[in-house]
Amino acid sequence: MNRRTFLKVSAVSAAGVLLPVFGDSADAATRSPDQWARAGVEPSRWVTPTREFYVQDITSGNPPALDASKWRMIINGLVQKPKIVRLPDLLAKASESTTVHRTLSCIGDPIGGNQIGNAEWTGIPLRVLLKEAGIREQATRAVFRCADLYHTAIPIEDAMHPRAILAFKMNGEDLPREHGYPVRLLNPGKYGQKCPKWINNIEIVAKEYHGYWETRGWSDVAAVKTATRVHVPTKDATLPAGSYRISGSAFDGGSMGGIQRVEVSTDGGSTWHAAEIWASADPLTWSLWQYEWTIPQGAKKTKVLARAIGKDGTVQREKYEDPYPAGAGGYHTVEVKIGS
Ligand SMILES: Nc1nc2c(c(=O)[nH]1)N[C@H]1C(S)=C(S)[C@@H](COP(=O)(O)O)O[C@H]1N2
Ligand SMILES: [Mo]
Repeated sequence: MNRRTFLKVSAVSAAGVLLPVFGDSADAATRSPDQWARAGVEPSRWVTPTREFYVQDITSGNPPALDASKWRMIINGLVQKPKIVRLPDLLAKASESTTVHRTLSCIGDPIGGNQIGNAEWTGIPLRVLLKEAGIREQATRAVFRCADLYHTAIPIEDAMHPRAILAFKMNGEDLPREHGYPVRLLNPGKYGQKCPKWINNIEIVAKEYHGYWETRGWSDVAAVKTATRVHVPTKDATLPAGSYRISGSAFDGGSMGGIQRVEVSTDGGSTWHAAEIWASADPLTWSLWQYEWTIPQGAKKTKVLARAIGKDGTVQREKYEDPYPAGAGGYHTVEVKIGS
């Protein structure tokens, strides 16, 4: 990253406003995050189009088709006033409604995998409903039960987190069927496993609760690990000598602190170079980056790697970890050949 780009990025984050980091593009300052796009990189858009957004669930491609006029969500258990919530009740809370960008990723994704996406979501903070219901003092967890019989639980503090949102819109449209119509949870800092779709029931309980994936050994905490994906080049690509643009994404959801910078190595990890972050808005969203590499003459093959450094200076962990049980760890390493 050259000094100029660096200053731009830091000015943006210091001011705390959502401005695009767009190189020298003239209309940079006038675009909103959902329009951030760049040619010649992958991902090429900061907001993943809904039709390209990954889908992951236990229904084997047959997600529930819920009728919103019949849909009910019951909030019960350790509450003062159990509630039955209907979709119009949620939509009527216009003053509480919020539109946010949020990146989702799957705990089962291998390093460099593609089960990750970033979307604009509209909904209301879950805490609004939980406060109306009145959480009793003994409560420790919120259990979610869904129309496809998926179930999972989260700590009550997470359920009351101001950024835990019951979403009913995705990228400006009603939540698509496969993404949880009519209502799903967005749980900050946690993998998709803790973002239940097609919610029918939220039960407040006082004991540990292991859900569908947790009883199969997956992490109950499910905090997102910092991961940096090299989208271009892909494995075993043959690259021409000369100038080449490496690009990808980095996401540090679990600490909720966000990415400070991304570094790329083109020599198997011996030396590291700062990438340019061209789109980044919030710690709960991914950062998209690129790096211009001048491929030396005579090189035959090498390994391209990328890693992220968090806002608090923490360097992404290098140690390889399998996705099971708590999410993949380590650096995404892409072996490439160099043509003549
Ligand atoms: N009801 C329900 N919710 C669910 C799941 C599921 O199988 N059923 N899968 C979870 C998992 S493992 C992930 S990664 C995310 C994926 O969300 P998406 O399909 O909208 O990308 O949904 C989560 N919510
Ligand atoms: Mo997942």
